[in-house]
Amino acid sequence: MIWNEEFETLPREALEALQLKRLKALIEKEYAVVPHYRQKMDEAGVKPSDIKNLHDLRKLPFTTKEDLRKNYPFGLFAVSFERVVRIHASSGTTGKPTVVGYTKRDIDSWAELMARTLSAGGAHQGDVVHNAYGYGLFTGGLGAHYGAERLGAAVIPISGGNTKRQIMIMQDFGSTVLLCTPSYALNIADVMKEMDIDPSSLKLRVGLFGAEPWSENMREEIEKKLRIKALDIYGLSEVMGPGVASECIEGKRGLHVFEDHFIPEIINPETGEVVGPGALGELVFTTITKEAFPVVRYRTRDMSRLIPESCTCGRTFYRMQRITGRSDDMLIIRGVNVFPSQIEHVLMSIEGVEPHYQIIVDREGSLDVMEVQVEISEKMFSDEVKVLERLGKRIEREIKDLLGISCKVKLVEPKTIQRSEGKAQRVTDKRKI
Ligand code: DLL
Repeated sequence: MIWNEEFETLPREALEALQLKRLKALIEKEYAVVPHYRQKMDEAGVKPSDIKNLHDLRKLPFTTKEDLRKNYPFGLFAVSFERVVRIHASSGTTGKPTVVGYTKRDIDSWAELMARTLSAGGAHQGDVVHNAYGYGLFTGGLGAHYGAERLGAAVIPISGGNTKRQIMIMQDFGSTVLLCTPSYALNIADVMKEMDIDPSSLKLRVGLFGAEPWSENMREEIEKKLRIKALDIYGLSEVMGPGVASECIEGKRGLHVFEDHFIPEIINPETGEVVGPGALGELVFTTITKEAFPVVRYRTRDMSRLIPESCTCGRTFYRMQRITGRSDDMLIIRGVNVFPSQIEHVLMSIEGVEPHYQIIVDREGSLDVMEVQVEISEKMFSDEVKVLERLGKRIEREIKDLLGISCKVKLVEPKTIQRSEGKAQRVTDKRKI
């Protein structure tokens, strides 16, 4: 079902006219009220009046995570703080998170876009939406929650964790739509098997999965194990949260980008040039309706391509292919965005630890596990075992405090971690996804 026929099926020409109108208003506002944008535009020699058509977007400088970090926490907000009604955050590249804000109208648009997402997956009033995305600073839980309510479905705000209880609630409350990360969906399927529960005895019909990379193979596995349809949904905090793009149940190939709210571009991550139609590159978004935290040409670091051909569902928005990788080193471990630099940050603050480490990520069953191998100094190495054990535990605790996920720390002898002869290869990702 198409939630908002009027906008989701706008003829291309009308859609582009709307985008241009909204883009012009955005750039005028950013230039007038956010010093960072004004400065960057001045440096690039562009004025708001230079934006005469959609192609002119390319004249504008990119926004990066580094820009967000420099303006931490609220420096890029474009409204007075009294108008902000919600704050979310996600991992930054160092110790500080990336902070985003919403006005009442932003929350309203977000609910609309998540209602569209759910509706594209065939959800409707009367459905029981089992929302196992995490509630909290993460945008997944609350973002999806408001959308399910807007749709008129009954939402269970279960959040993540305690899988056995999740399954009991699915059985007892008759959950029909599952929202969680794809790896957690597989985890639920495994626990169901352990509990000897036949998934076809449940009412689950469809799952909307995102927040981490997954593949067609994983889709097949989830569909088979849980006996549901599995769809891909995409978003990021900096642009809004979930509800930036989503697959429809009719097409099931590529995610419709909600282009009346976001303008997508694909660039070559090395040169910053916009690539030709259909080519693979880094996704860049400009938010054209957001009030509190609009972004201009935000570099997502996610690799994808745009699919302009129309879809059988009737929506006119371009689709994006499922994310095929990243143009930086960000990892997503159990749904949490992790930058190796954050781990380095922790290690470097601890005495007795050398700046040589390896991060090994693997999947045990459907759970991500992370091991950090850390080289210790000669001096530390001669210490008692008890001292070393304490050091290992301390690193584990500090990583957990910063990232919110546990890992195993293995201290290794001095000079055993291979030295790099170029770019350091600090991460080994053994997960097959
Ligand atoms: O993960 C928002 C979200 C919540 C999306 C729930 C979908 C469902 P962040 O924590 O800011 O926001 O992480 C954003 O996650 O840049 C991608 O690298 C990755 N990501 C999100 N969705 C997908 C997906 C939320 N469907 C980062 N496929 C993004 C692959 C995804 N990667």
